[in-house]
Amino acid sequence: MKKRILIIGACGQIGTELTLYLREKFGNHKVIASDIREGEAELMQSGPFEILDAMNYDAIQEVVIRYEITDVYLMAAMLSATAEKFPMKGWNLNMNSLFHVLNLAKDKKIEKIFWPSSIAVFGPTTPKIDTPQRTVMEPSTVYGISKQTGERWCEYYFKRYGVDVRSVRYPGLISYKTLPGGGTTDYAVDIYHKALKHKKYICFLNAETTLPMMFMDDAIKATVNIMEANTEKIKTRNAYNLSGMSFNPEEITASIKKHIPEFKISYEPDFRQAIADSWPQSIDDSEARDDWGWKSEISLDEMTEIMLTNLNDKY
Ligand code: AKB
Repeated sequence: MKKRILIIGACGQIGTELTLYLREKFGNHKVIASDIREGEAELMQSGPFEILDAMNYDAIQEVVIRYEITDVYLMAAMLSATAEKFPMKGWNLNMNSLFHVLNLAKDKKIEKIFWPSSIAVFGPTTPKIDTPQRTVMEPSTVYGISKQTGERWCEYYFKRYGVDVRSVRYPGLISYKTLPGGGTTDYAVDIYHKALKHKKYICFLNAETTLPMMFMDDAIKATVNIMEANTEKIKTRNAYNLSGMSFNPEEITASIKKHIPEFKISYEPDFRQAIADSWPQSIDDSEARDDWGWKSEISLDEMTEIMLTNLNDKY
């Protein structure tokens, strides 16, 4: 098989698990991990790794040519909370890295791109419950504006240049292998660590803040499935809605208490509350289901069990 994959941003929360999954599926030497810093030992030791800055077109091109890359997964991004602190840095990273890979595909140096979008493309004027695939989109965060703009460019490059780019709108992602960084949904990972370590957690969102979330295994499955689907099945070239589960801090606390009854949560909402309030509570992903057979599998209680079991050794 000719396929050779480059993951840019391989050491982040999604990149780490995606790299390991793809190495298992296609063979270690077929999947080149890259990031601006080194990552977890398992990732570094299981296959090729390159230090690579997602903002540097020439460096990306050099790696693409040297390894004869066919597919690129662009996982480097600045997430919502950090991008509010560094708006221009967030915009530059999120947009320039996307243009670099889109242009490599336009120039036929790579064949296929995965680029993640987010529920952050939606804003305060979007219908909040069962948010449809196509609806009002007026994002109010730098991150959301960069993702919405990125979606428009993906569709443009597909229509104008035939670039095979595929994308999904990730909800908040929860995993035990690598910590997230700089997102508004990060509390839903941190809460498990703190529940095991301190039996209490101070949440930066209020008790009723319901957000769409997903366990990492489901997210990886969606990512690889959309990339491996036959081209004619991918009818949306901006990004597909994706749904896993929806919960608020009170509900995840109740799920944790089934295992750790003494666990306590308190609330000190900060600037991330306004970001969360601008996002949907639940997502309608029927187009992804119909077009390429997407289906989430892991519920809140199943996820809690997996998280606590796997993090238990750490604390
Ligand atoms: C964030 O919170 O910024 C991300 C996202 C929803 O895209 N997890």
